[in-house]
Amino acid sequence: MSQAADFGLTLTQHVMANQGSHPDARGQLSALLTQIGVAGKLISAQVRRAGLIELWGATGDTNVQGERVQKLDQIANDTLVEVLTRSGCVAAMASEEEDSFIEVSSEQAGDYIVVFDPLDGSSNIDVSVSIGTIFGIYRRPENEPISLDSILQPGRKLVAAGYIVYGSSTVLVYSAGESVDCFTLDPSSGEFFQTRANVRMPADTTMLSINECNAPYWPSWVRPTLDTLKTRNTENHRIISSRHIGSLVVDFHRNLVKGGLYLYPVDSRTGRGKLRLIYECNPLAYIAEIAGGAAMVDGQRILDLQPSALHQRVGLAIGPSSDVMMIDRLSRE
Ligand code: AHM
Ligand code: MG
Repeated sequence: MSQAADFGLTLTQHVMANQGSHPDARGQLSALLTQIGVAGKLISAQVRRAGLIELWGATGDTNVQGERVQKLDQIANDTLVEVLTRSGCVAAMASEEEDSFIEVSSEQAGDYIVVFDPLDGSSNIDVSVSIGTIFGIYRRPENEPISLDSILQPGRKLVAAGYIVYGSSTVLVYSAGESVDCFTLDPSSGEFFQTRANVRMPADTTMLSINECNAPYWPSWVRPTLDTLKTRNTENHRIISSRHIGSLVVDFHRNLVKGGLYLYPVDSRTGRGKLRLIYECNPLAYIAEIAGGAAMVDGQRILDLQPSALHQRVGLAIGPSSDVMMIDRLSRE
């Protein structure tokens, strides 16, 4: 058997193979997912040069090719905007890096709306720690012009979502509603190959991800809830361990694979959470639910929240279903 035949499906093959079973399938969704893979490869190539970009930036804003040095999160944003605009599949997009939504001209517009955080984990970009891109895809409302309301759709209306982690390898995870599948970028061929199929989030929490230094700003239920989780560790047996990278998408990916709970409660200084509903919480909540997990805040599914603003922030508990439900109950007692 040739070496190539040992590889899993490519991302494109997987997307095409699933096209027929998707209720939204008209070819454009498949093309769009494939193009997000292309953007992921381009961003990954830049992330792998991150230290050099930083170096060039520090020495005068021009790299060895004489190009102007941009910040990496700006490069990631511009790459996604450019690739999605040219794809012919997108009518509008919203990004963490853009104040307002972007409408695609009618000549290039397609059927979908894409929301994204181009490079999540801003505090980790300059220090070689894993970061990622998060995306969510909605259908554009039919027979009406694009407006802010076209973007402010609840997460339960997502038709697909996913993320790309730039870590020890570059990994793309996506779902179009049926299953959650995982693809790893082979740097030598430049292809994403399937490395996990139908990922299920483990039912038991083995990892806890929370910024414990926010304790002074937590609501009163958080500390006793964490203490309860920690009592699962007995004298001789550690069941649960702390893991917090500070890049939501990377923390989530590890938790999805290994069984972990991520918490970012509402902060008393601001009266709201830190994480953005539309392009951070909703896509990850969609992936979590399809993988058998859950995502809640204040007694509501994250996916049921009606967004009121593009950059709205909310509290988040996301992870194995039974513990997310327990936390949600304790948070309302
Ligand atoms: P960002 O989108 O500017 O990167 O901010 C979101 C990030 C999340 O990735 C991460 O989990 C969180 O902020 C960490 O926040 P904190 O430093 O308050 O713990
Ligand atoms: Mg972010």
